Amino acid sequence: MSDGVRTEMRGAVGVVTLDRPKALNALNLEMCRRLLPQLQAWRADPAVKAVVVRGAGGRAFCAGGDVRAVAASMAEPRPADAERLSREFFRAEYTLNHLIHHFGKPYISLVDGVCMGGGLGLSLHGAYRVVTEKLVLAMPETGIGLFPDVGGGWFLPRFPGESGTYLGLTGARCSAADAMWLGYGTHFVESARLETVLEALVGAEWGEGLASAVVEQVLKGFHADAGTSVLATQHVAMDRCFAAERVEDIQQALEAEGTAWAQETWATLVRMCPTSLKVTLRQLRMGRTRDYDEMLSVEYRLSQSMTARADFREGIRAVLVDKDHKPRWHPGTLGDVSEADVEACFASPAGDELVLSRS
Ligand code: QUE
Repeated sequence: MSDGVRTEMRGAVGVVTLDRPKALNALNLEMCRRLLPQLQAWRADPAVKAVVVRGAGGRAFCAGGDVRAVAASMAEPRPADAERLSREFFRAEYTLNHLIHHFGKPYISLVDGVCMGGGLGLSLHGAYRVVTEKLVLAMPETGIGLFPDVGGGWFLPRFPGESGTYLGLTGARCSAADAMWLGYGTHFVESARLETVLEALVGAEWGEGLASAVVEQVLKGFHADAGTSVLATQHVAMDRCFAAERVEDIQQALEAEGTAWAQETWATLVRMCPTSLKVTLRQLRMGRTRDYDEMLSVEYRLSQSMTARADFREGIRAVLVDKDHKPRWHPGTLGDVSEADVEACFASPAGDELVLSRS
């Protein structure tokens, strides 16, 4: 039984293969529970010089968290232990993100194909992200009534200018060139050469020196030009329109902008969950000045309040179950989402905080 994850040692390299290809390797609780102790053991073992993470099946690195299972557990009428999967899944996922963030050894993600939401949580927090021409990168949670989690409140405000605000609110998809411009990608390698990259890492002479120097030497040998980033060409307009403190003002700025990009972006925003948009903008502004560990605690609170809302089940229905892509949000407009509604989503559930420390 692989439980959705295969792990093996190859020479001095620990290799993780996310192996749920039919679900685009979406991360479920069992996978988190397999990965946590394995990564902890590899981190503590001096014989392990580096960790490589990749996705099976050739289409995806990881499409996100298994939000469909969480939504199913929240179905009406609620079973007595309704919130349990939501609590345990987000706890396990964010604990894993935290471990990767503070891993302390070269952690190399080979991101070949779809990488969304939870997939960024498994890759971005490591030291190296090798991207390919097949990359499709996005934080699409506002489209399912959630918010950009797995540390998004920390990393999105640290992307250039307002690009993270744009990506977190709209769920826009990025290419490999965009990912390199953002700083998500550290290296671009043709998809067909990834197996050779892994072999080169496995065959490397690690010696007694810095493992990161060895990894960089190897990856440098495969790095190629990713081409032109479309996102980069929009960045002045993005900074102009997404700097506001209210989602309504961002929409107004897009209307005033008058370009095709601004019209498309406006049309995307009005389809997203209004409560998600307001919660997300507040989360991203908060994350500008908070550290990473603090933001994960904030996001844990948000995960519990947002998955308890009907918009989450409606978003999953519209995007992943019926696939009609016509969600009916409640409240249905930004104007109907009050400050108090937004504030309430940030409140901590009684006796259920996620407190993570460096270890
Ligand atoms: C937002 C998300 C996710 C999403 C779509 C969104 C997400 C996720 C998946 C997904 C996609 C394909 C699968 C699957 C899950 O889609 O987190 O099992 O086969 O996992 O708009 O956050």
